[in-house]
Amino acid sequence: MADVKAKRKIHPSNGGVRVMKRTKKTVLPLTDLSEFVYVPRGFPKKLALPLVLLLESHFGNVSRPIVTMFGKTGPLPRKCLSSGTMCRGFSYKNAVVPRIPLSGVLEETFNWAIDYAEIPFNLVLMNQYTVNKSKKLKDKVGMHSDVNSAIDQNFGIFSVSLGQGRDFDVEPRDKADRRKYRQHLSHRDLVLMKAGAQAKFLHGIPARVAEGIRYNLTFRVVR
Ligand SMILES: O=C(O)CCC(=O)C(=O)O
Repeated sequence: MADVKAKRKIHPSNGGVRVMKRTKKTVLPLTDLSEFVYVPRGFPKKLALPLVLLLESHFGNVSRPIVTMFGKTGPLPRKCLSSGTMCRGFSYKNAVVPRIPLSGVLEETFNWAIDYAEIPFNLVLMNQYTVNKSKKLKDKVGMHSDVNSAIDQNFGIFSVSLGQGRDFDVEPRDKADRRKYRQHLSHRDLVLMKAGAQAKFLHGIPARVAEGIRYNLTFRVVR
């Protein structure tokens, strides 16, 4: 339901007070959108713990990429890794995303994702969202859509969440549409963003105060 707040503001033209209406975005369940499929606890239990352990060890060896966004240069608010069957490396905002071998439980997961989503993925990007000392989790992904020219829009993007639960937000690219969709993603939850979803919607992971580390893997087809 739309939450409407009234805000008093001095109107400059007449010095009088007028009441401005500020509308908050209406938050709806992600399951309302046919372009997204949410599967709670869909990731195989037997792969989850070995995969978390593998990711934990690899992320321990990398630092946050330094990127320039909106004119500011600094560390990305999360760590990233890549893997897959594509030959060349993957870059994000001109920072090369470190690549890890597609072997062991990661290879098993990659093949499982191809079979499960029935999409011939050739790249997996992995994110680690950590907790800082004050337990204020600043790590996030701003609202964006994966419309990079390298990403083949004929295929969906499939995501696996592991570890600490976090909200996943979706909103129409059309700013006039004030709807917003939110799904809390827990350990082993899956989201498929179908082909065509990126053209219509933005998605992101807002910053949260949290106790633990979250891992996310997004499987993509790149050209
Ligand atoms: O962490 C997530 O669930 C989403 C990650 C994401 O949007 C991205 O890597 O582009």
